[in-house]
Amino acid sequence: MSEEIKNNEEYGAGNIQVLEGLEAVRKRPAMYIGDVGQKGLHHLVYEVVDNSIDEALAGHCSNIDVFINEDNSITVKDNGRGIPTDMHEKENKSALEVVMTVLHAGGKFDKGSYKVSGGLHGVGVSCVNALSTDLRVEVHRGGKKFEQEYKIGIPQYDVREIGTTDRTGTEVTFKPDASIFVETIYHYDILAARLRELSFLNKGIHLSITDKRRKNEDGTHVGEKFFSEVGLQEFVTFLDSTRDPILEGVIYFDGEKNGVPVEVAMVYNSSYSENVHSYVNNINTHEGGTHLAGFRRALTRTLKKYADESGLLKKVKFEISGDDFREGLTAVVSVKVMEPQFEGQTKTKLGNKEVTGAVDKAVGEMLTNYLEENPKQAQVIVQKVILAATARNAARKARELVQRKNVLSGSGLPGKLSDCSERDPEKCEIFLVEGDSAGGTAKQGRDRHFQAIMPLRGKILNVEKAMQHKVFENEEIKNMYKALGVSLGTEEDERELNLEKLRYHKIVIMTDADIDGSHIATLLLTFFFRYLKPLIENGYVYIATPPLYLLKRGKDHRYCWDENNRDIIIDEMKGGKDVNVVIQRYKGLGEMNAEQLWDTTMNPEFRTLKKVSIDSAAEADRVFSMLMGDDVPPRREFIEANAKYANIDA
Ligand code: 0RA
Repeated sequence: MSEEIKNNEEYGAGNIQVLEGLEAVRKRPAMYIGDVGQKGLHHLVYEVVDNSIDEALAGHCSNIDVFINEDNSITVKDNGRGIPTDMHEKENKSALEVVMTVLHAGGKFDKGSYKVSGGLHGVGVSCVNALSTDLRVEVHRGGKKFEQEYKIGIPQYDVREIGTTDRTGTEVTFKPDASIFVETIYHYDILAARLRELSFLNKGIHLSITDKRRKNEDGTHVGEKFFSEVGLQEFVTFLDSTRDPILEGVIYFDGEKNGVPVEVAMVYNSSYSENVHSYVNNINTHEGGTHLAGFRRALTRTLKKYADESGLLKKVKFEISGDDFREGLTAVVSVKVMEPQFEGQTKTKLGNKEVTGAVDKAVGEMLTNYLEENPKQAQVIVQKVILAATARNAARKARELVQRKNVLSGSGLPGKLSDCSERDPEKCEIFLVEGDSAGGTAKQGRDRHFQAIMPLRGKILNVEKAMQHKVFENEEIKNMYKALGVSLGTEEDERELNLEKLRYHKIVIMTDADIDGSHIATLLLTFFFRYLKPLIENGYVYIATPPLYLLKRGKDHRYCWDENNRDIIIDEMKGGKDVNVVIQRYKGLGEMNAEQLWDTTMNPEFRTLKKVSIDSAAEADRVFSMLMGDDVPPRREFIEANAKYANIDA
């Protein structure tokens, strides 16, 4: 045990248990918060905010304010009842101290309350405490102000009264421990996106974020306020703000079925993609589950019944599949479940069987009412479904054609692929390289044992705007399927990608470090996101980072990746002397020779690959549709305001 622990007053059995708990968290932080990188770091904030959200859901809190302080500590302030500060009989200390130091103590006082919130790991604020060098809690309750401070979870003094107050609430300030987290800088955008999402998912709560590290031109701190009066209705409108709606208004349900609170909102747009997002207790269930199954079942059944009865399907000669009802659909399904069971690879798939029926009932009722009350809109939906089915039928024919020739399955590699000799996918890498000439250089520069090169010619298809059969007919895309060795499932679940024969576990997008290059990378990422998402979810997709500059002084050659770095290195190379350093700006991969490309961008010893991940699927959807859609102004705004891949945490 550490010094600090020994030096701190006496210890009863309760205290020993507390210390053991805190030590367990510090020893295996990833077990409690997922990881110690950027995700885990931000997770700490969600954990604290979730407690305040619970207080709000219990009906006692209307405002939650988050501050990123100048030193990258975080403050979360709410106007709830305040964590109780009275003596906890058994533990012989303040209830506040118990909440802050005992694992999973969080909600125990408030029996019978409806605790549904909670981060993915639902570990409670004591974990945040254990992983913070400093944490301070201030409680306003019963006209009095209280405080307590901790270091790595250990109280520095007993809870003390520090004055009077005319409000109630809880305020927690914590500084993540830099000896545990490999990243300690908070990203405003990540936190803001989560708070926005929380405001949509929990209507009526005022949330705000303030970044005290940055100021606007008028001297105020950078920040945003989030408030949603109508919940998911606003969420789907926000998600679809860059798509063209084909209906007026939002189809919406909010209520309880079989004792399960269900909220659903949906709209149809003129696009071809399906964007259905599901949440359980405010957690994004990426892998879906029983609630999503209920949604789909009711959607298909209700629309099919309506279409059949309306006689609109008489002329349709082929089967309409479930997917056809979801083309151009944007929807959010949010349920609250008392004891959620999470399954699946990333534990984001709801397993509770009783939820299927609840959502099915809710959606069936919602849609039946809507279709009855809005016959014109109902027509629009059915026409859209028929169009989707017709296109899918055409796509199936196209796909069968190519499948027969084995184009979309692993056998037969594309001619342009320069494969590696290794066969173990875990060791293999494939570089998707923009242009034949850069492809040639990469082929010369690579280590052919484990690195394959696939040059991509010309423009990559914008899958956001193309119908499915066009996507499967595209040469470059067919080649990518072939090279990667992934195949599609059967027609019904064609999004079920078969990864068994995946030939590479590192798929590296390598494009020029200029605007065109980043556009091509975005197009490729859009394709991966829409058609090969599991590859991203499994962490197989990367972006190469070629250098921007070569600095030369005699035989001394140095590379750098940004302007800042360039200037520092120039100074270093000059060493205070008045000598000439030649600066070469690389405009494209083509300007490097094979050896340079290997040294800087491909050699695993020296390169930096950025792993592509999906922070928030909902936000990713919106951004892809915006970046790839027709709506130019928001796209320009976005590209100007952000570096390359805003919400793709690459
Ligand atoms: C348990 C009981 C009560 C309040 C809270 C927990 C509470 C916890 C947090 C965490 C962040 N903000 C919070 N606000 C409240 C109050 C029980 C009562 O007053 O009867």
